[in-house]
Amino acid sequence: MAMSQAEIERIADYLLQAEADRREVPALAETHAVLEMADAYRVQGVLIGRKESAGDRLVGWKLGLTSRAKQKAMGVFAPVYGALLASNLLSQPEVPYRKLIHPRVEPEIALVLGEDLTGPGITPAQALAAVRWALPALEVIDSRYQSFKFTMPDVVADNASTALALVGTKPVPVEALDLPTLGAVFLKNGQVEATAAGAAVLGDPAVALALLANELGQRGLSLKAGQVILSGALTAATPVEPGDLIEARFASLGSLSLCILDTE
Ligand code: OOG
Ligand code: MG
Repeated sequence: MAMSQAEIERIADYLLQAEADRREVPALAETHAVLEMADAYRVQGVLIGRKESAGDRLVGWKLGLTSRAKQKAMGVFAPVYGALLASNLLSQPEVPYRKLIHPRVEPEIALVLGEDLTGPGITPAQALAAVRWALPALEVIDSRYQSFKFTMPDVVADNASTALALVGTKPVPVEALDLPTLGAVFLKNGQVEATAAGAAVLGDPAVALALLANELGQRGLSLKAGQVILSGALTAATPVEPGDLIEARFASLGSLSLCILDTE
């Protein structure tokens, strides 16, 4: 049975409050209820709607748990998605650590759409044809749940742990790339944490994009030209602390680095 709107809104408030207080909270199964997936996306929708009413703006979407490395690390074995708002995008390569709860950073391939994309029925080839640019990205995730422990509906309600993201500034036309074989080296303080290629993401980031368009289509939503899509981490995320320097070096896309600062 679908959850009442009042309960959906209570859960959205619980998660927004945790974010505002910079406090990790018990997962929903312990405090509220075991959510069905449709209800988890309703919570996410309310939470994003609250932020938009407060002046924030949708700039794109993100996929999560699209690589085996991430699925194994988090114990959730299916992809999810969340909304990206203007407030999630870093304008400088610096993470204000004291705004966050227990951030982790992960390397991703970002895609910028040149055309709208509306599911259902979108194939990976159609999805790729709608993409104009690819960019390197470092996503800073920050689950609002204790110890980053969650079920699939929990993480969906929490907008897929979205906090901040740094997206590169030199877009590369996607036609010039072969996304599955695009290599990435992920470093923390100069040490290699992990290496991967685009195929880590469901075999091809275009598969992730098609999945997103089709899932949104089921909710009557479309992807729009100009939106930025984070296709999902290629490797497991690494926990960060003030003073850390995180870097991702991508074949063809260039490099990005991010300093973790002890600031708000
Ligand atoms: C969920 C978010 C996953 C990704 O790229 O896999 C994600 C989490 O791991 O907390 O953003
Ligand atoms: Mg991610």
